[in-house]
Amino acid sequence: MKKLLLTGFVPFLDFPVNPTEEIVKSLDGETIGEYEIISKVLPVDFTESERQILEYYTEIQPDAVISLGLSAGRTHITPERIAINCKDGAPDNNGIKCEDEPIDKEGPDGYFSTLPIRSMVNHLNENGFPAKISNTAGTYLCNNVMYAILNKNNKQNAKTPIQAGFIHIPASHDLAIQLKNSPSWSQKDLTEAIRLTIQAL
Ligand code: PCA
Repeated sequence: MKKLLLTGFVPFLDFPVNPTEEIVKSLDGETIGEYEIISKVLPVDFTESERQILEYYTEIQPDAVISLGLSAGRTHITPERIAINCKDGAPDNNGIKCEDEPIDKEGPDGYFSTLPIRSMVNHLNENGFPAKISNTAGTYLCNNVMYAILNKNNKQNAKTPIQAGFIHIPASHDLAIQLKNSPSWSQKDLTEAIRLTIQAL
């Protein structure tokens, strides 16, 4: 059985819930296709989230890594195409604010996702779930963890990269009730969409 490291995040900024936390907790231990799911919830702290995901990666030695993040305002499930070597944006949950900083001073400008993002999108659409590729994961923590995993894998094992990347998801209905002005999906559909995404690996 292959191992899939699936990560989500705790709530952050003005979002009192993070639907990625619930998704990963509900899929933990499930077998999807040929993958056993091992879920972890990451803190919204630039340094800690990177440290923890790299530690899980070393400890678990997964065959694939999918990280999930909330992007409230998006309407579709959006696998990210690329992570860039830049940290910027709002303060994290511990008040640390990064501006125009490289994630790795010696690292390349960016990494393409090694997940089959086109097949994932097609599989979701064929099953009635709106999905499209996103060409920017931003410069906040989501981009940071995607870059960190691909960078580590590239340094360790450039010839046979594992499948790794990031998927942003829309708000859940629970969150949208509190935000007042956001498109949203049911938590059940969000979870089912991630199950389908994993099937496409
Ligand atoms: N989304 C943020 C960080 C945590 C999360 O769920 C992002 O898009 O960077």
